[in-house]
Amino acid sequence: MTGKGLVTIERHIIEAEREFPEATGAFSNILYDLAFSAKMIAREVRRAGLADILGLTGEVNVQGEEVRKLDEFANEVIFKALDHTGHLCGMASEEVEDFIPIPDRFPTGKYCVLFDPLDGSSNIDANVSVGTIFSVHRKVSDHERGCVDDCLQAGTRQVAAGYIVYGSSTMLVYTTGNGVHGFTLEPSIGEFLLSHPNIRIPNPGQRIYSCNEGNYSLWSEDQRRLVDHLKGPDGENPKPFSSRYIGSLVADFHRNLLYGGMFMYPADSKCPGGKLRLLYEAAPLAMIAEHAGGAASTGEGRIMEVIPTSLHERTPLYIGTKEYVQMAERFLAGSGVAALV
Ligand code: P6P
Repeated sequence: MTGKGLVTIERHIIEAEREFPEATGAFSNILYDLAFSAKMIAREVRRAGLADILGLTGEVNVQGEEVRKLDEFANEVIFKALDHTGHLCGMASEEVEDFIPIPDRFPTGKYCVLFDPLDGSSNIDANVSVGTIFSVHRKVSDHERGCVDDCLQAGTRQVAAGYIVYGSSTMLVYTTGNGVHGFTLEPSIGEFLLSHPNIRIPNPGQRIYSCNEGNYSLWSEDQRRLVDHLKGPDGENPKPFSSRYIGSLVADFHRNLLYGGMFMYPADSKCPGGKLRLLYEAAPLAMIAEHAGGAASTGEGRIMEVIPTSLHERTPLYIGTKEYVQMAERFLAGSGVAALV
C-alpha cells in the first residue's frame, strides 16, 4: 500500500539498496526478515496480558500448543526467520549462551546477526514497553560456515543496527549508516510505514537524565557528583534536569532519541563492568545514536570502539545527546564540576 507519502519499510529498503549497484539483496532480505519477526513478536506482546484469559497459561494452551515465555518465543521467531535464508554465517542471542551456527541443512552467507530478542521482558506483566535490539556484521572469519569470531567485532564494523519498541505503537528504528529512520506498524494492514525519516537527536534537546538512582550508594564518587550536578541547582547548573526512567532500555533510549537527554547505566560496586550487554544492546544503540547526531560512551570512550572478547560481555553505558555524554565523560575523568551545556 503506497498511497501518496506512504512508504513501507520494504520500499525504503529497496530504494536504499539501489544506491549500491553491487548490492546482492542479501542485506535487504535480512532487514525484511527482521521486520517480519517484529510483526510476529508484536502480535504476541500485545496478547501477553490475555495469557490467563486465553488459556495461554505458559504451559499448554487451548490449541494444545506449547506456550513458552515471550522472550523465548521472540528468540525462536527471529532464529526461524533467518536460519534458512542462506544470508547468514551465524547468530548470537541474549537468550543463548553460545554462538548459534546455521543448521547444516541450510546454506550460509556473508552476514551475522546478533540480537536481544525481547529486552525488558520482566516489565511485560506491568504493560511496560519492551523491545528487540539487533546488530548486523559482515562475516570476517576464515571458518567455512561461520564462527563466534564473526560476532566478536567492534561496533564500528556494524553494517546495520536497529530496534523495535513495543509500546503505545510498535516502531522499528534502524540505520545502515545512511541516516536513522523510524517506521510505525499499521496493524490493520500489517505494514511498517515510514513515520520518522532521518531522525536526529534534538540539540540541545530536552534536559532529561535517565538512570536507576536506587543504585546511588553503589556508584563511584564521580558518578554521584555527576547526577548531583544534573539535579542541581548549583552554581554551574542553574536549571535542573528532569529525571525519567522506565527501566526498559529500548523505551528509555527511544525517548532520548526523539526528545534528547542522556540514559546512563553506570558501572557500580555490584556490576563493576556495567549491567548492559555490549554486542546486542549497547553497540547497536550506539550506532543509531551516533548516526542521529548523538553519542554513546562507556564513560571513558566510544562504545563503538570497544573490541569485544566474549558474546555476553557487559559495559557501562552513557548514551544520548552528545553534549551531555561528553559532560558525563568529563565528570567521570574526575575533572571536577564541568561546565554544563
Ligand atoms: P535495573 C531490563 O531488565 C534491562 O536489561 C534493561 O532493559 C534496562 O535498561 C535495565 O535492565 C534496567 O535495570 O537494574 O534499573 O532494573
